[in-house]
Amino acid sequence: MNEKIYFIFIRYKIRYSHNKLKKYLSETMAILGLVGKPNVGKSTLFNAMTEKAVDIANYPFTTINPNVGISYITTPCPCKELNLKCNPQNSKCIDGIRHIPVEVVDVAGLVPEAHKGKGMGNKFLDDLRQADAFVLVVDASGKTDLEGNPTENHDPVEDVKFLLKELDMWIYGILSKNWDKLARRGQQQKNIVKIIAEQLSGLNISEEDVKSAINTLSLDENPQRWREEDLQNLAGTLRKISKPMIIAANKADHPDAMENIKRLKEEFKDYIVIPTSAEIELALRRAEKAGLIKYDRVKNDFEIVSDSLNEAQRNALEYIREYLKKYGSTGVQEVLNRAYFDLLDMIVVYPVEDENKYSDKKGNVLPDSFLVKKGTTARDLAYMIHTEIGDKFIYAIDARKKMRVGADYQLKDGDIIKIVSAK
Ligand SMILES: Nc1nc2c(ncn2[C@@H]2O[C@H](COP(=O)(O)OP(=O)(O)O)[C@@H](O)[C@H]2O)c(=O)[nH]1
Ligand SMILES: [Mg+2]
Repeated sequence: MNEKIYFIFIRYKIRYSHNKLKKYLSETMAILGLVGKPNVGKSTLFNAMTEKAVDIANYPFTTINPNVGISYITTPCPCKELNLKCNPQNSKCIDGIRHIPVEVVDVAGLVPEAHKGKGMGNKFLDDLRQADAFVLVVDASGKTDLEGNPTENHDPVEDVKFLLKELDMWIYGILSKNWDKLARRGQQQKNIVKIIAEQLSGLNISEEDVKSAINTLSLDENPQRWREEDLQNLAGTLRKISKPMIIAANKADHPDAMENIKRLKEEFKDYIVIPTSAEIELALRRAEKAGLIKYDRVKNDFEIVSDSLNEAQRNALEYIREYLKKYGSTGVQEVLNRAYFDLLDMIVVYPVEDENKYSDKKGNVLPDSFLVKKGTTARDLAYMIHTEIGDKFIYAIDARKKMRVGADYQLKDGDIIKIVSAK
């Protein structure tokens, strides 16, 4: 099978093979892409994010394309507050923290001029298309140059600027191809929004995104009057709208990182900048897996639970503890959580069938957690569970308050909802 078709096939399988999650996954799963130049720690971050501390048995994931993996975002599980013992089916509850699976892609390393086909140009484009949000990974230690080679005192602020520019150029390149023809057609048919969205559909940019970008820039009604500069601005605006980003200032454990992180935060005030140490997170997860430590993800600390550690391992763990004290956490979980909750504006809701026991039909308490866009209504949720339940929706019940809510009720983070539909 040709690689691309195989890839699409596998993704199809992940998304559609599991009966219960079928509808939900196909509609709501947003994919996070890790981007950056070579050697900043993308693969380490990807490994840290996707290293399984626990197996989530019901999740229909088998290793596919090696650069696509499953990670988990975390949120307090309502089981604690309600004093219940939960039996999650599509997620996992560890010490009162719900772990909800999300998809992560380790995007091919991006080098300057990649938009002209240098390096892994096409592979990059392929990955770029899939992602709904990005983690822009930079080396905060300043030890890699723009091409990813070892150096001293490189400014990671430059890396962010270059990455943003490179992404803009990608979009511009596609947008400006055959522009005269597109503009003429757009003017004749009075539907430039649709034409641009079609041209950019490979990048997963919607008509709504295009409309919003054109409005933001107050572009001339007649696209044939747009200048090159307008097209460039349009590309940049579309990137901002359709590809939200968070900055991971990685290698924060390096002694030179502190200064650079400060400057990144000052320079990119509109962005969320999170210091990360992918290497430390990976080390902690592996030590936990090997039974050497218990990793406390609430306190962001760990306890050594094995006697068989050698001197070097003990020293390494003490070094890690110092780091955790200084930075509070490795930042890896925070990147995931903020990407979904803040950048993509998502919330977690818990559909149940028995609003008194908070369970499904089989008695599983708080069985499913759905990650949905803020603004999702009770009826939308019904459709995510099953088309028929959506079609026959009558009302929903807020299980905590034992109160009826209507079809247009906008779900709130942590809501436990029973859908009542006609038989
Ligand atoms: N000190 C430190 N080194 C890291 C960190 N993350 C990655 N590295 C190192 O940086 C190098 C490149 O990492 P890799 O994940 O392959 O980078 P990629 O090319 O962006 O995928 C490797 O030697 C990693 O061990 C980190 O958080 N701290
Ligand atoms: Mg890599």
